[in-house]
Amino acid sequence: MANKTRVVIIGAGAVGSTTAYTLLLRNRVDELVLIDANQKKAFGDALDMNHGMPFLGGAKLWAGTYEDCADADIIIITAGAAQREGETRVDLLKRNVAIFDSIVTEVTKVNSHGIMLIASNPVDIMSYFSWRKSQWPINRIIGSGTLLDSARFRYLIGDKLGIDPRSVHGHIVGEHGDSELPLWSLANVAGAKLQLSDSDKNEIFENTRDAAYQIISAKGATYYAIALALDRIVTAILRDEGAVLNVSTLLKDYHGISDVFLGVPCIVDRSGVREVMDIQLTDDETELLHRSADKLKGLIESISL
Ligand code: 6V0
Repeated sequence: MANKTRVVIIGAGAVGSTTAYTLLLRNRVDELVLIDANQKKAFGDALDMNHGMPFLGGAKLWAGTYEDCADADIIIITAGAAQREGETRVDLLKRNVAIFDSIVTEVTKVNSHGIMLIASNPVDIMSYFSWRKSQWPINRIIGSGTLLDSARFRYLIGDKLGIDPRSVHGHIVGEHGDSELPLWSLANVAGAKLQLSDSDKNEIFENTRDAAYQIISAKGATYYAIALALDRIVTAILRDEGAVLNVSTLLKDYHGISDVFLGVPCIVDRSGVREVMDIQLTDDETELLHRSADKLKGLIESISL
């Protein structure tokens, strides 16, 4: 019998628990483990989801410890500190780096073969830190990057054109955050350029970039779509798909950019990020991508990583 597939989720908050539920509903894994500093939360989530097992596909789920990471194929990290009142972004970043310092130390004590999939924000910096700290090969550290942003982009384009978002091809690249950019030069439906005015394009991109703010102001957090995006990455890995996904990876002379994690189209398979896609950018897109990289490098320097 083939080895069982195991995914460990560290951080059973809104994103972590919704991701666990999504993986269960879609019957993606044999074993699913939840770890949280708040052990009661992980325990409660595991109990709640286990009570649905008679209606599901036969996975085993439990609230575990770092020992359970030893046999994990994928370790998804969704742990994070919430911003305190008056706290600056840089101070929040420092606290999240401290959390990741202890998590990555614990994971790498027991596992040296798995793939770390990072979702905690700022995701590009957390992925960079996890790579430096773990010293794992670059392909085995994956940030969720701009996969969610690209999904939002495709949804909004499809909504405007009256086309199913699955038939819309579009990419958001760069930072998962304010400096991200749309690659309008590559956006298409069935290879045809999009029939959109400049004001439609501006509206679509602004609603893509600012989606998280809109959702957080409406209900406090975003978790359904990111859970689906994480499920998509997990599936591409476990099924060895070679799927092209806009995940965050370490760039090496990518349009002249190096030494920073950014979301770009990557080929994802059982090895993790097998390859970064070589894509054509316009001069304007290249300049914006450089600005996004410079912003992240500035943040990395500001916390002396
Ligand atoms: P949340 O609901 O506050 O959950 C965070 C969880 O982390 C809590 O249950 C904490 O107890 C736990 N935690 C804190 N410290 C540790 C630790 N040292 N070890 C283990 N667990 C710990 O937050 P939520 O789930 O809403 O968000 C989690 C992270 O995902 C945040 O950084 C978000 O900004 C980020 N998101 C990233 C997205 C993306 O596209 N990459 C999208 C949405 C949210």
